[in-house]
Formats: sequence, C-alpha cells, structure tokens
Amino acid sequence: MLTRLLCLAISFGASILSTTVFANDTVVTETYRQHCAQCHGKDRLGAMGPALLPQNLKRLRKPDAIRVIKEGRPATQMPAYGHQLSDGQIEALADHIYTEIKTVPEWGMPEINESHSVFFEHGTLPDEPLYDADMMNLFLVVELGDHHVTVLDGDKLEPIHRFKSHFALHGGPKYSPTGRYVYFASRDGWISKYDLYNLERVAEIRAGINTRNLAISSDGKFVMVANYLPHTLVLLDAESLEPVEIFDVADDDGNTSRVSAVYNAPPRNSFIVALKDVKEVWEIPYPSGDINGSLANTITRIETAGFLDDFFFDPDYKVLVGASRTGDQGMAIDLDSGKEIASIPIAGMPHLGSGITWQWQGRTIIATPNLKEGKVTVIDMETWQVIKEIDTLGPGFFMRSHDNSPYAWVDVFFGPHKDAMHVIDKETLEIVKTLRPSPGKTAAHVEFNKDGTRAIVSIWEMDGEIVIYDADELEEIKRLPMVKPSGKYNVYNKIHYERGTSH
Ligand code: DHE
Repeated sequence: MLTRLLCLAISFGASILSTTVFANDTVVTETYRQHCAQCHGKDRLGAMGPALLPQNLKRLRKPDAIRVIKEGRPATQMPAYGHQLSDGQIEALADHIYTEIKTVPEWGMPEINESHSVFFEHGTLPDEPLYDADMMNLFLVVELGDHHVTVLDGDKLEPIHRFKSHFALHGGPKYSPTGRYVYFASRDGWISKYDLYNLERVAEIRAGINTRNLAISSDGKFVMVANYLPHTLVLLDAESLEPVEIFDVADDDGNTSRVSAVYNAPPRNSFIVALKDVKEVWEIPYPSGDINGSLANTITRIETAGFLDDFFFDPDYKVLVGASRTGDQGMAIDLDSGKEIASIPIAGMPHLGSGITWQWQGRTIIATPNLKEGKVTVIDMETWQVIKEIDTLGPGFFMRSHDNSPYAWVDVFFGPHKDAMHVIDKETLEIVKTLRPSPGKTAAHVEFNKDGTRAIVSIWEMDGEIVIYDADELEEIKRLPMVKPSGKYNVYNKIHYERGTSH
C-alpha cells in the first residue's frame, strides 16, 4: 500500500520533485521493477535486455545512460521513457544501475557443472532420421513470442515438429558439421543441444548468466560460448556439453570485458572473439589432441584502435571488418599480421554481423544494413572504399542472399516502414522491388532454402507468420502461422557457410 501511494505521488508530482527524493531506495526499486525488470531482470542480471551492472556499463557514461532511458536506444528493443518518467525518476534510475548489487552471483566451474544435464548419452539414439525429409533442407524457425522452435521441412514447406526452447534465444543456432545436431544459446546463458534426427534435446548447460552467442568448431568437437556476465568465454565439449575451460576475459592490466561475439573461422581452425570493453580481438585455435593444462596461452591477442561491437569477415577469414556502435569509422584488420589495413567511413551504425558478401564486377563486396540510417552500405573488400549507399525506407537489421539468387533482401526493421522488405539486384545494386507481406506489421529477417529458390520472411508479431516467396519471381507461395518468429536457419546454408547467410 505504501509503495502504491509513493508511486501515485511520483506520477502526480514527478516534474517538481528533486532527484534526492527519488534516490530513496524503495521508490527507485519500485520504478525499476515497473519499467525495467521485465527486460533487464529483477536483479539487473539481464533477461531479454542486457545486464545493468557497473562492470557492464563501463563504456556508457551516466549522462548517456540518462539519455538512453529518456530517448530509447536505436537498434535495440529499449523504448523511450521520457514521456512516462520525470527527469528525477530517470536520474535516480541511472544512479541505481551504476550502484553495485550486494552480490553478483558466481558463475564459475562449480556452478556451470552443477547446471549440466545429459538427457541422452551420445550413441544411444538411432543414427537415422525418424522422419522422411531432406535433412539438408530443414529450417529451424525461432519463435520468440512463446520461446519455441519449429522444425520446418524446406521441400514440403510444412512444419515437422515444434519444441519449447529456453527463454529468449538470441543469435543464430549453430549446426554440427553434418547438420544432425544443433546448439542454441539463450540470453540467460543456457546452451542446449538438440538431435534433429530424433527430435530430442540431448544435453544442456548454463554457461553464463547473461550470454551473447556461441560458435562451433569446424571439426564439430567444441562449442565456445561468449558471455556478457560474467566476463568469460566458456569452452564446452560439443558431444556432452561438459565444460572444458573457462577463459577470464581481460587485458594485461586486468581490465575485464564483456564479449561482443565469438565466431568460428573455418579456414583458420580457430575461434575469433571481439571484446566490448577492451580494445582487443582474440584468436583461439581449436584444441588438438589431448588437452593438457590451460589453453589460455594459445590465445593470440590483437590490439585494435577502437572497440568492436559488431564485426564480420572476408570470405577467406583473412580480414576482420569491425565497427563500434558509437564511432563513424569501421576498420579492416588483417588477422595474420594483426595490423589495421584500412579505416572505412561508415557512420550509419552498420550492422556488420548481418553483412553478406558476393562477387560484383570481378571483386568481392560486402553489403551491410545500418541500424541508425535508412541505407545499405556496399564496400569493396579490396580497396575498402564504400562503393555505394543504397537508400532504403528506414534502418534495417538483417540482410540475406544466396549464391544462386540474383537478389539480396534487406528489412526495414525500424520506423513507419517496418512492414517493408526491399529486394536489391546484386548486379545493379538498385532496389528492384519493395514487398509488404503484411501491411502495418514488422517484416524482418529472410532465409533462403538450400538451392536459393525460396525466401522466407518473418512477420515479427505475436500473431505472426512466416511468408514464403518464390525467390526469382518474388511472388508469395505460402504462409504459416508462427508466434513472433524471429530468425530462420537453413541447415545446408549454415553448414556450408553460404555467403549470403549468417555465419
Ligand atoms: Fe541480435 C544475431 C547482437 C538486438 C535478433 N545479434 C546477433 C549476433 C550478435 C547480435 C552479435 C550474432 C550472433 C550469432 O548469430 O552467433 N543483437 C545484438 C546486439 O548488440 C543488439 C543490437 C542489442 C542486444 O540486445 O543485444 C541485438 N537482436 C537484437 C534484437 O533486439 C533482436 C531483433 C531480437 C532479439 O532476439 O532480441 C535480435 N540477433 C537477432 C537474431 C540474430 C541475431 C534473430 C540471428 C540472425 C541470423 O540470421 O543469424
């Protein structure tokens, strides 16, 4: 009752009350509970949104945090609270998130081991698929709305199975080299392994409290998990998900860092990791033979001129192209020499993780949507010059193509045209068609089938659907209802590192 009265007092007198009034712990906690806890977790340890603890906010100065709470954050689900909360409330919230919590839970080897479950020992399930389908043309559709995954037959375009996932899967699931197993990471740290032949979850483990993504080694033996909290990388045995080693992520001076992401670099037999709070890229070779002692001394550290929030590679994995979400310059780093070989003028907050490459007029180009501006930036990967900026109807999140398709598809995730999906001719670099599969509803993320003849779009709503197009005629073929479908992932395209898909 007291809390409710205090809240009423806040909403009526908000604009004239001073920060000190709101600094009252109970009031701030209540404001946090009402407006922030659902996404950032009741203990500020992260949920759908990132953990809000001083050690994870090192790059965000308090005035910027205040601005984010007031105005929202571009390219994220963080809404603006300026019209709901007073300046005093917002300042108090900012103070609150920079305050240490009493105890940040430990998440080391004992806790990780404790969370480990194996539901089916390796080798105990049949080695043949239970059902009749081209296993290379399966799709997994992540349904964010009710935390499920649908297994879709890519030939018949019919669902085969639907299963519950952990809360808030984020990032692309990663397939084992044969495509039989798939590994998911949830934002709250759970790594799950599913057997697609038997449609069974075979093992799971909680590798972190607030997790970024995972990568699987090309030999299929290891899974590397990147965390926001704690500041660690966790190497798992891909067969059982048993932890192999935890790497503390810090520079030589002991400054710890969140991990921006980890990717597998197939030709290098290594994992490449970019850090968010320390200006370094790490390369970690896959372990070979018996592991004796720590693998930490096998890490190559490359110092970078800036932070790398988002990054991507050339098709040979020789060059990393990265950018910070705050700067206006991207950088190209030669992974062998560790040298920055070019700086790239890209100011619209490129979403390089969604970048795709193709051959254009005899050279390799990368195209990336921008999270802040309505344009797709096209960069020549030899000269590192921006060769074209293709105007779109608004900032986009995801971009996709297929080697067999003449088109690249990009969404308009933000703003009044969120229902639009542009189709770009890969030769002329012009938009040739703008589809609006469900007017008024967000259309996002495309995935192609194995041979590039079908493209599937998500209608990103609770009563959403996936819309399947003929990828050459650009005509709709079919719709299937889904609950806020986000990403879709084709087995063949992913395991072959198809250039038009995410890696
Ligand atoms: Fe993502 C992939 C980072 C917000 C949906 N996103 C990725 C990857 C990274 C990343 C590093 C690649 C990981 C991989 O596949 O291994 N995402 C970020 C952010 O930094 C950002 C902007 C802020 C954050 O909250 O972390 C962010 N992402 C979102 C969303 O708000 C989205 C739209 C909804 C959600 O799920 O939270 C979202 N991100 C996705 C999806 C992918 C993804 C669907 C996989 C795309 C793919 O095709 O592989």
